[in-house]
Amino acid sequence: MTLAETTRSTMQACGVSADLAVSGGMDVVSPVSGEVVATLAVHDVAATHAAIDQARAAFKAWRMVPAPRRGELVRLFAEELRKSKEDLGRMVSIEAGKSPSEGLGEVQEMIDICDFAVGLSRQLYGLTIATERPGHRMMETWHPLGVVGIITAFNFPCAPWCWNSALALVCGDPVIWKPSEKTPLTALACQAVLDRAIARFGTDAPEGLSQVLVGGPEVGEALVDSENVALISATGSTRMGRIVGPKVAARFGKSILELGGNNAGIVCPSADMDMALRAIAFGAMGTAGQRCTTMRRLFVHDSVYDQIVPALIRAYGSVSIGNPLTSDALVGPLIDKAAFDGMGAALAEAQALGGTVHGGERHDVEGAASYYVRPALVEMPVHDGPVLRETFAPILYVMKYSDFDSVLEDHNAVGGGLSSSIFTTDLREMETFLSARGSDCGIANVNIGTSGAEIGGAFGGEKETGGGRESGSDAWRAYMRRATNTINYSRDLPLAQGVTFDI
Ligand code: UN1
Repeated sequence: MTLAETTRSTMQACGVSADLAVSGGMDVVSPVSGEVVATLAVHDVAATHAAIDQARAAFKAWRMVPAPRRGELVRLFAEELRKSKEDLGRMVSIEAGKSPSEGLGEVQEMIDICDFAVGLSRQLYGLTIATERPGHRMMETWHPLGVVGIITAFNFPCAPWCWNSALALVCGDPVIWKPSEKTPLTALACQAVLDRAIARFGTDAPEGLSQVLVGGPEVGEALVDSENVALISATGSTRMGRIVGPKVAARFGKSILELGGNNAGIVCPSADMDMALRAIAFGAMGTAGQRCTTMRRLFVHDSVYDQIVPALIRAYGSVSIGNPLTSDALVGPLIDKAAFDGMGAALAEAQALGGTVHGGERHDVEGAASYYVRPALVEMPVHDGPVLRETFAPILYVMKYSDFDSVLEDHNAVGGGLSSSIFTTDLREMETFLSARGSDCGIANVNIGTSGAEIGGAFGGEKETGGGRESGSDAWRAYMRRATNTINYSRDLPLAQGVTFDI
């Protein structure tokens, strides 16, 4: 079977009926082999506006459906996702090049957030607040917000959509999804699985409750610019966020931005070295370095440098690299040539600054049109140059440190503020890392890597990571609007702050 045939049968198994060979359409290339696996019809700006209109109409109906009933739709969706887990996982591997385990893991992340959202549908709590006025009551009510536009990146072709859509749907909001142009098939497959749940759910679900728009940047721009899209939740590069954030703010829309990271780990003298080694290996090489949470910088105390770094270099030299559809290799391909070129440029820059590069060379796995690389570990004498930026590839810059306070300074001296880890068994180091003068990231971990967060916590980061939070904890609040209600059940009209106004 060719990869295009595997793609077709997997899409059919998910329930997709769309034509996957539209002449003159948008080619979808698999990074696994560089082959075109489908050619899709695209949506234009007019189609985007039509989708927004339909979603607005859907909002009027969906907001009146009781939240626990909305949760029932998400419960059914989770059931359908469980049935399609293998197929969706394969689509993630075909389109994003993830290992089978990581492809399935991404679908599991969708199932997990759906389960979370079902419980949440009965817990959209507001506060009651003590009022200063007798015979009054004050409370908060949370109402559905409106249409939610979701823009996602290639590296996680489905889970971030689901973090947003599962919450948005229980919160009473229709969703419009603009997936990465590199991974539209997984999006269509997810929508088909959700459509099965909607069909089981019945007529309470209005037309256009969840829509996918396949297309280029103009589709994203139309969503971003539309006053009728109440919330834009965008995952992608900081460069993209710098465009999206101000545009949405200019029309007083809301946004959740989940942008780049430059995540670091610190290995302290007391660390469990074996555990640290394994955590760093997954954090830095997993998903071929193409997670926003990938570990990109590592600070190692000089007293343990020779214990852990040679072992890491050996792990880099021996990690299995291969086709994620036909092997169990831990490292799959880079997404495309641009990613490969970006990696090469960063390594050359690091070398020019005195870095010693281990690995980083191209591997011929499936011929000239695919880009497999050996992950690179770079011993750096300075915390500078490419170390200070996110290069979306498997490069780990390793630096020595001797002073804990100054390593904390270096740790925070980058634009990204997403994820961070410390490896230590020293209580003082651990608590300092987690304290106000410690890691400035949205995620700060102890004795685990930077990547692979669970859905239960709020996911996102500070500074150039954009400040948004998705997924668990109270991230749901971004998908609702808050009303403060004060009710007077007395026969008087006392004014707050003791003001008098007797007419
Ligand atoms: C991303 O790379 O955009 O924490 C998301 C993690 C995953 C999510 C990554 N749960 O690595």
